[in-house]
Amino acid sequence: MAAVSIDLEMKRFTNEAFVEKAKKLEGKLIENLVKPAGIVTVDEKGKIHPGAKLEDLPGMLLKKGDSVVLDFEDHQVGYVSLKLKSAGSPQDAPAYLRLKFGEIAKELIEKSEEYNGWISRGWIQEEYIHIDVLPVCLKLPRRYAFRFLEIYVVDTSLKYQVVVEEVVCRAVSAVSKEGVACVADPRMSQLDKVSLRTLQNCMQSVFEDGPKRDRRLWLGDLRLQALTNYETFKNYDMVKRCLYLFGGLTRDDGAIGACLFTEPEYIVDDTFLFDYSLFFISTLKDYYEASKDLETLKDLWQPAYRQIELARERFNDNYIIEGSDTFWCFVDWKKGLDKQASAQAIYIYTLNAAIELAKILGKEELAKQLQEEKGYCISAALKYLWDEKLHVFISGAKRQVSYASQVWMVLAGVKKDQEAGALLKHITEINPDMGMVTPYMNHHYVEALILCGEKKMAVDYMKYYWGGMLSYGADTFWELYNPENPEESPYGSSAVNSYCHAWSCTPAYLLRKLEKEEKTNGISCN
Ligand code: RAM
Repeated sequence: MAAVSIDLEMKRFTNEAFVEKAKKLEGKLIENLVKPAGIVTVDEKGKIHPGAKLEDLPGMLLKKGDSVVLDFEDHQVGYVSLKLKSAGSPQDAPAYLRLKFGEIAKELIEKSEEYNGWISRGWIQEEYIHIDVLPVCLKLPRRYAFRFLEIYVVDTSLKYQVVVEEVVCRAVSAVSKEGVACVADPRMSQLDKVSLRTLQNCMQSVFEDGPKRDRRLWLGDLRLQALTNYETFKNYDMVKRCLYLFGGLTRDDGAIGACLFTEPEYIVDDTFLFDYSLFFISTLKDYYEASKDLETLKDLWQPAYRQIELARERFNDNYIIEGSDTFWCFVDWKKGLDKQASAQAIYIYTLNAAIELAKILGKEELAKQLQEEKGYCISAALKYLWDEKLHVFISGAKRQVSYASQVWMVLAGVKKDQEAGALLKHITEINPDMGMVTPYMNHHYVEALILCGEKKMAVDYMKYYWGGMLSYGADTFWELYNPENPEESPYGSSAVNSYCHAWSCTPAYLLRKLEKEEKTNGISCN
């Protein structure tokens, strides 16, 4: 279990002007009415099989213990209403129903009573409802993320049955796929399609991490969503809105939170992660590169630079970052992962972005100072974190060897060109126990391979990793996928895992990036 941070005393600072700008940038959601495409059955392994014909649904008389699973054929995010009536004698008792929504079919066979994870069971999309009077048009108040809906009749009475006449979902998203060109390589079209659906369904009033859970704006997720969005939906205003929210809602010392809430009011959470705070700088840099919006850059430079000042406090006199036993830095959900080397590299990575931004803003002197600091941090990484014998970066007092440390050192430019490529190949061969479990970390691995020119490895890995989720029938990509243990969950139970998780949408970005490079360099990645 990750150490949970609760800080009721935390003082916050609000930049009202920034929050006002963010509020004005809120877009209107696009709505679509979607009806189920079929009826299925789900076996004990969570596999789906064709069920009765959909046109027979209004003729089914459901009594105590009966159930029907509706399949909406693709992942939906929206508001569901059910038209129900009774059949038989007059309704002499409430209809008592259980409605269960699943992003994947397996969620329907997971028993919520047995849930024993450390995050709220409230995330399980299941409702028990009493209906006193039939017929009714039941409008469920929550927004759900799902492909499957199971209607289970807990009870009616001996004298009447329930009939489901119609079920409709008012699906919502800030963007539509219309006008988004597919990737050129048809063999990659399924990877691309599922990535796009993942991002589309996470784009609501802000970039949510997952529409099932946490339905919240997280900075680490935002960074990857924004990158993919520039290549696909091109909704620059939503990125701008999220940047102003993070920049305008901070701790009183200026620290940018790992995530924030938009309801019932805009408020920054009391979770702070070393890497996520720093990624505000990278996200701002990426946004500027994509939009050339200098005004926003000027506005948000101060909160961005403040993250460097705060991060600096964690370094010792040798320019080495010091970690702690708390949930201080994210990197990946891999259990037991030591974050020191990754954090050192992420600091250098974000210094690179800060240097570029400082130059754009004409802050030459500051850019020079940051460049110098970067040199010290790189030398320190090579002196204290590089293992000459093993030819890898190590992390923490126990000199842990992980993928994450190598990947981030490459992305930061601590090892470059051929040396970097050799390092990635070396760690892939060693395949240390400290692997990668989130699509978020796996994204960075692929990004590092591309940076080193290892395009074939990058494409093969995408096929293996994201393709692995496709082989399980994914309509959207997941929060966590460990090919060696597909059931894995960071929360003690996969019942609360999110199966449409924004940080996994990046094949749509990576594939387009590869295509662009191919056009420029004429190198094939197949
Ligand atoms: C998960 C969230 C989010 C991620 C954090 C660190 O709980 O869903 O995606 O950014 O962890």
